[in-house]
Amino acid sequence: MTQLRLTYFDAPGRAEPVRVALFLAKVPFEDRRVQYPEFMALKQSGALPLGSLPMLEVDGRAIPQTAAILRYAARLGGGGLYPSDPRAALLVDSVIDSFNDTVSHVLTPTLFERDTAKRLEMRRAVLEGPLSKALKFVEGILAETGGPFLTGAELTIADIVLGLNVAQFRSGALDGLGPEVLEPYPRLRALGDAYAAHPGVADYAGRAKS
Ligand SMILES: N[C@@H](CCC(=O)N[C@@H](CS)C(=O)NCC(=O)O)C(=O)O
Repeated sequence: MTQLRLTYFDAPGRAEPVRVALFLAKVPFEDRRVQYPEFMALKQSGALPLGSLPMLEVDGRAIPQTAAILRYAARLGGGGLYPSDPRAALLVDSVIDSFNDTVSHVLTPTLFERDTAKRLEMRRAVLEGPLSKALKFVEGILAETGGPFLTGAELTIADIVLGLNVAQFRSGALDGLGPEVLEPYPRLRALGDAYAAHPGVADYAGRAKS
């Protein structure tokens, strides 16, 4: 059996969709969580191909890049989390890149800004720029497919990414980007509800808490 080890910080971040996808696919993996000094030691040792996390080791072969890891996770365990239809797969990939790449690159610096006024200003710019564009893009797709998930009735890895984003806004954990962010997007809110109600996701959330 293929041995998988996922390395990331002890936080949801970019690794959480991968953890959820592997759990839903019923694929066993080692969930290795490192603190910052251990990350720096790994980085300096050359163990991280791009010097960044997450990293997935597949039988000891280190692989970087969240979106690729996520697609790999989705193809395991029967592949139910990634569409076989190329057009549906295009939507899934485009939405994942929109959030994992475009939005996260502008959001990440705000996580390290300690000055509250500056942080709120940075987040306002994120919301008014790339985040609103990405949210409108998703809302438009949901209007076309009818939801509740991005491509219709079946949960995919894009819905995991979106569901986790919706939950984060709803939690109020990011000041300046609370539940009000979702007000103009009823279909995305419904996707967030459907994601949280999915039996496998609810099971994952229950285990993560215990
Ligand atoms: N394109 C990469 C970006 C990975 C990335 O930026 N990871 C962050 C953590 S979320 C990191 O390792 N930052 C520390 C560093 O690059 O030194 C991916 O999607 O996996």
